[in-house]
Amino acid sequence: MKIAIVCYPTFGGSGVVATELGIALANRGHEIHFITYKQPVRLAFLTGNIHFHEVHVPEYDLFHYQPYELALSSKLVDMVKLYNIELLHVHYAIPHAYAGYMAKKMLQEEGINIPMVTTLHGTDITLVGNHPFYKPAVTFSINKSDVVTSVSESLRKDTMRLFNVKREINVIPNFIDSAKYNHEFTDCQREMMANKEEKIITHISNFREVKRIPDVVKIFYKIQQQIPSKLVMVGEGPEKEYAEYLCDDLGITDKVLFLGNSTEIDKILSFSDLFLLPSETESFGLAALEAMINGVPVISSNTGGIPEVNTHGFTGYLSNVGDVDEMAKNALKILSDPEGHLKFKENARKGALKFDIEKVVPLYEAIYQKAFILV
Ligand code: GMT
Repeated sequence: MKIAIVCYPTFGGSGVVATELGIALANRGHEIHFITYKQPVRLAFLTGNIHFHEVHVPEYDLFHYQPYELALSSKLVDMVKLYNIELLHVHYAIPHAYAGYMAKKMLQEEGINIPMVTTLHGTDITLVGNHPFYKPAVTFSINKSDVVTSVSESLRKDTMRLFNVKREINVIPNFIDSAKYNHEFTDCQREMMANKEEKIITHISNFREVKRIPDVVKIFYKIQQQIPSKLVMVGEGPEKEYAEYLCDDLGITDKVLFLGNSTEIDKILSFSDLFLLPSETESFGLAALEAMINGVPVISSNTGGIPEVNTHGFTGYLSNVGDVDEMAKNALKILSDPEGHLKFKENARKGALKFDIEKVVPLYEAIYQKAFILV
């Protein structure tokens, strides 16, 4: 199949999922065309059946806002015609589903009928898409997609509750390529972050308010009072500066490493003893899954789709949003019992294997077949 994948090319979860899916589909013999404004960060190199087409938005003084969706829909039309692309798979409703639908209509005018699959990722529904300024356009784009998928059952329910959706929503969970996780890293790389006797606690996100970054710091504050440890914070975003001040106020600056965005998260996770994800809302929690496949137990909130990934008392522990005391207590329970910790690590990996790429990618292929029939 010749498939166009439209996504955000950044470190965000939806872009990562879209990129990994494209690579997996290419490995299974499909021809993949990534169409976005920058080469996706997880797309290290382009092979024979992976193409990247950059969307350019020319600057023009008259425009206060440059019209990206216009440029994207035009690019989609051109690339579909040039490469005989057969299907559009757009990740994140805003504005990708909207632009995809416009491209579909323009192509229809030229006698080309192409199906569009839209994958909802979370914030496009629960935070941004739900805003009254966007809601009519998001509802329209979902209803005009040939097939809609969501990354968790929780997100499916949220979409049905928040929007007047007339389409069936198919749940296809996010995934992980377990074959990539059999690596061993040397101890000296771990020692760059912490001493042998210190535990490494990790958090990875885009540092937005929804991630409850101050809770991450407060949980760690309580952990390090009991157990020698370091906090490794990976990512960039608006809450980072406040987190740095908070660490200073709490007197733990020397125990917290802010690493910024990284393309080496697997290396960092392979040294980690515990992962913190106390988010306000999370449609899935891909970062938790990436931690789990690296054998890192997860202390998280019990919001949104997280309970579909992290199993309480097995792969980690879940608590109510904001319950920093309980999260710290659970973290200490795991870290202070070496045998129990090992069991949690083993379970984390076992739990992640449920989401192996080999099980999930065929579900997308089946959805594509369904889209062809529906169009
Ligand atoms: O986590 C973010 O804020 C980024 C966002 C995105 O769209 O890139 O992530 C969402 O999609 C991920 C991939 O499907 C999910 O794992 C995240 O849970 C989801 N984030 C939220 O719902 C807040």
